[in-house]
Amino acid sequence: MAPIRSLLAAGLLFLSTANAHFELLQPPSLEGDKMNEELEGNAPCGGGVPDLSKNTATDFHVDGDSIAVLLGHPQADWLFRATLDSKAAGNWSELYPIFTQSGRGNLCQPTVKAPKEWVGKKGIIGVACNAPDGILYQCAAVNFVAGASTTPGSSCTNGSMTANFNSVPALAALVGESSSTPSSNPSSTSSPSAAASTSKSAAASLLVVAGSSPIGSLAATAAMVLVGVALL
Ligand SMILES: *[C@@H]1O[C@H](CO)[C@@H](O)[C@H](O)[C@H]1NC(C)=O
Ligand SMILES: *[C@@H]1O[C@H](CO)[C@@H](O)[C@H](O)[C@H]1NC(C)=O
Ligand SMILES: [Cu+2]
Repeated sequence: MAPIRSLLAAGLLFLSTANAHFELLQPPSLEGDKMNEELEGNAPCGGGVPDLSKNTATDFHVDGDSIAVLLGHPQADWLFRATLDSKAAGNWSELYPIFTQSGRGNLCQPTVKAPKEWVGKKGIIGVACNAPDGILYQCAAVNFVAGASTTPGSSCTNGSMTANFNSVPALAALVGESSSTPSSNPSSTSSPSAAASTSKSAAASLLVVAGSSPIGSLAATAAMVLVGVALL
C-alpha cells in the first residue's frame, strides 16, 4: 500500500503547487499585499473583510475606471460586480458583462462603469473568478466619483491572453435578481467558440498542466487520478 500512498501524496503535492488562484491588482484589494489564497474561495471577498466604516477606499470613476487582475489558471471566467452595502451582504450589481479569459497572466479592463447615481457614495467592488477549483473572490473598497479615469495605473496591462464575453450561470447567479445575461455584447470580438463547455475546458486545462509537469509522469498520473476522483 505504501507505494500507492506515496504516489497519491506526490499527486496532492503537485496539485497544491499548481493551485495558483488570482490576484486583484486594481482597485487595491481589501487584503492588500497579504492576500491569503487559502481563503479565496470564501464569498463574498475571500480573506478580505468588507466594512465600509473601516476599509480604506480609493476613487473609482463611474464613467469608466480600471479593474486589473492577475490570473494563475490557464482559463477562468470573470464577474465584476459592486454593492453599496457596507458589509457587502447583498444587492450586487454587475459592472461589466461576464467574460472568459484564456491564457494565464495579467488582464485589465480600463473602461468599467458604475451607476451615475452612485457618485459621492462608498461601495465595495467585488471580483468573482470562476476557476477550475471553484469560484474565488476578492474585493476592494471604493469612493464612487464623477467622470472617467484618465490614468489607468501601472498595473493596468494585458498579458498574452484572449477575452470573450460568455454566459456563465454560476457567475450570473451572483448578481441581483434584476440581473440578466447581457442581451447583446458591447463588442463584436466575441467568438462563437467561447460558448464551449466550461467544465470541459476546465478539465482540459488541468490535464495540460499535469502533462507539462516536471515532476514526472507518475505524479502527473496521480494528479489526473485525483482530478478524476474529484470530478466523480
Ligand atoms: C438591498 O436593497 C434593498 C432596497 O434598497 C434593501 O431594502 C435591502 O435591505 C438591501 N439588502 C441588503 C442585503 O443590503
Ligand atoms: C485588455 O484586453 C481586453 C479584452 O480584449 C480589452 O477590452 C482591454 O481594453 C485591454 N486592456 C488594455 C489595458 O489594453
Ligand atoms: Cu485556483
